Formats: sequence, C-alpha cells, structure tokens
Amino acid sequence: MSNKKNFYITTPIYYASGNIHIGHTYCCVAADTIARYKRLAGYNVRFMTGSDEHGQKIQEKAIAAGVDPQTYVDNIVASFKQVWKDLDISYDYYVRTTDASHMALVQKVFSELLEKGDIYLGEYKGWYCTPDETFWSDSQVVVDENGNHFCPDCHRPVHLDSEQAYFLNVKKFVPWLLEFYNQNPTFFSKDKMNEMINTFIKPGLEDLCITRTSFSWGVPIKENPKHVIYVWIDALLNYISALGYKTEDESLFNTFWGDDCEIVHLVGRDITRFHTIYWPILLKALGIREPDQVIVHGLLLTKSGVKLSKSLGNALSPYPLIEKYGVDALRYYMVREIQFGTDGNFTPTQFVDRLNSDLANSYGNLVNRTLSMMNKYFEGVIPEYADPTSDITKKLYEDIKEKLVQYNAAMESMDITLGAAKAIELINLGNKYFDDIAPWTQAKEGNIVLLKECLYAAAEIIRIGSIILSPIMPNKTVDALNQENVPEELRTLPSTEVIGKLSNIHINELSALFPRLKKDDEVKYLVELIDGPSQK
Ligand code: ME8
Repeated sequence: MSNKKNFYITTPIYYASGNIHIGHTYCCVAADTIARYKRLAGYNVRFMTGSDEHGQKIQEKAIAAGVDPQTYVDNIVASFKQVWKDLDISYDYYVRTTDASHMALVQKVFSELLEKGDIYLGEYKGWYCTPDETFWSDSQVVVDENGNHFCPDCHRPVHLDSEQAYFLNVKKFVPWLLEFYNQNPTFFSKDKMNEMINTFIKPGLEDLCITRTSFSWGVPIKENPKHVIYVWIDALLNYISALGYKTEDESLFNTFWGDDCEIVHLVGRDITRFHTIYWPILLKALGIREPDQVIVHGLLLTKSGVKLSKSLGNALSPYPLIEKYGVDALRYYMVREIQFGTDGNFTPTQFVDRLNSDLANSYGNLVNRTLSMMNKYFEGVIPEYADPTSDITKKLYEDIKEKLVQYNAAMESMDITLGAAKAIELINLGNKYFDDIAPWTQAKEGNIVLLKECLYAAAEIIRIGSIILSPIMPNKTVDALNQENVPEELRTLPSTEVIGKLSNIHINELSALFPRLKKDDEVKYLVELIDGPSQK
C-alpha cells in the first residue's frame, strides 16, 4: 500500500467540439471509480477533469454554427458538465483552457522556456492533419499505393503545410527521457513504453512545433501575438494550471504536485504519445517533478474495430443507457466488463447478461432475500450477533476477509476491473452461503440460532459489499445501506474489517435495487440503439 496520502488524478480534457459519447464516459467513470476508492481509503484526493477549447477545428465549428468561438465552447462545456453531473462524476475541479488563469500560465511557461532557450523560432514544414491538429513528419505519415498521405493516428488525409513557428527543443531531452523511463519502469505499461521507444523515439524525435499562425483561436504568445500556442501544449499545461502553478497562491500546487503526492494521469491509448513523451519533457524543461504514472486505458471500438469517436460520429451517447438502465448499472458494466487497459466493445448481450447476473441475480437478490426474511422472521430487526456455531459461517467470515484483501490490493493498484470482480465475488459468497444454510429450512425446523446466525452474516455481507462497490455504484449501494439502516460509522472502509456491530438494528422499507432484464427484448432494443432500427 502506498504511504503517500495526497492523491491527484486527472482525466484528459476533452475537446469542446461535440457531444460526450460513451468513450469519454468510460474514461470519466474509470477515473471517478479510482478517485472514490482513494477517498474511501483515506487519501486526500484531488480529481480533475475539464475541456480543451482552443484550436482550428473548434474555430471552424463555431463559424459553421454561426457563433463566436467563446459562445460555442461555453455551450459545449455546459453540456459536458451536465453529463458528468448525471453520471455522478465527483470531480473536485473542472479546468477550461479558456480560463484566464490557465491562459496566463501558458503564456508564462512559453516566456520562461523561450528565455531559457528551450523554445526557439524556426520554420515548420510537414504533413498537417486538421481534425487531429497534428503535424506529422515524412517518416510518420502513412502513404498509400497511389501516393496519398494519411494521418497515422486517425487515417484521414493530411496536407503539406509550412509556417514560421516556435519549437520546443525536444531532441535535447531525449537522452534524459530514456533514462527517466529506465529509472521509472512503472511510469506507464511496459508494452506501451516499448511502443513509444520503437515508434517515435528510436526513429529520431523531432523538435516539436508549438505555435501556429494559420488561425487565431488559441492562446497568443506575448512575444509575437500573431502566433497562438499549439493546442497540445496549451492542453497539457491544464494539469498544473488547475493547481495554481505560478500564481500568487500555490498551495494546491504544493500539495498535489508536491513530492509526497501520488500523481496519476488517466488517458486513452490514442493520446499516449503526448503524455509519455512531450509532457515529461515539458515538465523537465520547467524543472518540476514528473507524475508517478500515466495509466493508459483501452478504447471502445465498434463491432468492426473502429474507434468510437466524436469526429467520426459513430458513437452512442450515454443518455439512452442511463435513462433506461440507470447510471449505476452503466457504470458497473463499464468497470466490470471492459478489461481495464485493453480495448473493448459495447456489446448488448454482454451488457444484459452482466446486469442480470451480477446486479439483479447476485447483489439485488441478496439484499432482497436477506431483508425480506428479516421482516418475515424477526419483525424487521437484524438479529443479535453471536460467535458463529456453524463451520460454514466460520468459513464464510474467513472468506470475507480474504476477498477484502484481494479487493483492496486490486483497487490500490488501480485495477478497477479486478476490484469489481472481487467485490461481486464477495456478494456471491453471501448467496452461496444462503443456499448452503437454507435459512427457510432452518426456520421451518425451528433452528432459530442458525437462522439468526445466517441472517446476521448476510447483513454483514450486504454492508461490506455495498461499501466496496460504492466507488463504482455510488447510488444503489447507498440505497442498500439505507434499506439495511446501517449507521454512518459502519459505512467506512476501515469498518469493513469489523464484524458484529449490526445487532438489533431496525431495517427500513425495502425496494428492489435492480430489475431483472428480459434478455431478448433488451438486446433487441440495444442493437437498434447502436445500429439504428432494422429495415422492415
Ligand atoms: O484527445 N473509447 O480530447 P478528446 C474510450 N483534448 N475512450 C475514449 C474514446 C473511445 N472510443 N474516445 C475518446 C483529446 N475517449 C485532447 C486531450 S489532454 C491534455 C488533451 C477518451 O476529446 C479517452 O480517454 O479526443 C481519450 O484519450 C480521450 O477521450 C480523448 O478525448
């Protein structure tokens, strides 16, 4: 377990150029799950998300919409914030690259590095991908058999462009970067590190062109205002501008970028290069510490393996799923079913099966049958705890401890898929235990001691399971804890290690947590949602 108590986690700041889709949703849900777990585990957490609002693409979209760029991004940002609210994303701060404080920092950083000589004025020639706002060199660009050139990232056409521009002296830092990787092998995953070294660093990393003169919607540099800062340098600096770096009050920066803070950036694999090559170099040039880890998550793809993306317009909004199945069900599905770190698909059958098996049949069912039996046999009161008499119960308490250790280990290392699996395995212990003891039979045969022992143990599993599932499902777990009337002090992570304090609590009214879904109907609905209605 890390002994660092300050914890800073960020998501990418999403382009304010369209609607949030389930890909962005996935990233925010994953980051939120980690942030909520760390808070539960006692860390001083700062969780940040935000939006990337400058650049040619956004300027063009604003023109097309007939509004000025600021109005355009203000509207989009309002919609982003609404989605995050509806998904219970518990961010502590929302950064915008159009914030005056952010823009001031970008200008200060530029001036400082220009002064130091790490930024210089030169001429840029290269292949420009407008949708991605990225210049590519001859060695990076993809050429087809007809000599057409394409972006290696998004595979759309690129065009030759040249302009006077400022450059970040990346080459100077390459030996340092390789040594940094060497010294920090867990900075990001081994396979991605090899990919960055072999694809970008070894073939020869060029100095990075960091200003543009071909459009105006960006942060102008003070020294030469017809130049605006390249959107990626502008964007990356959000992680420290949001902490007040180089302002009068640097207290947040000192806490959450200080040496004793654990700093984690969660990003999709599409933007690994910027976060693991240029961002460390920029920080090194500024003389400030590096993050501990860049966690690279996989992308949600279409059935045919294409990335769901705003600009390709092939991605589902989270809203129909939230409205029909509830926010917790969607969050659970994303965390549990899409293996953290690898690409995944939104698959209707798996979605319905996962919700039915883990949420309706396992978690919801355990809550419902345990609390219903308390009503039936004990007038809605949790029986008194006593030392277990049955070996099955003794074994159950051992198994609970073991699952908790496994869950905490997974969540500490931010393997949220494994953490979710361990949490639901703990709930499954409860259902298996119920079947083994068969409390209905004990009731019929008058074995009251064992009946009480069984319902008490099940109440503990509901409590502990709800606590550890709460980072993933912040609403339904509270519903379950409320139905069981668990006092506040028994809803903490440390309290999961203590058994025996639920005696004689009067439970509250019951209501079903998760409906069991009719598989065929729901799969049909979801397929139509994704593919559009089938032809009649
Ligand atoms: O790249 N599956 O913004 P962006 C999973 N502004 N995650 C996805 C996804 C998908 N199909 N599509 C997008 C940018 N994402 C820059 C970032 S950070 C300093 C600047 C998620 O709006 C994923 O996390 O294109 C990806 O890295 C991010 O959204 C890109 O969002």
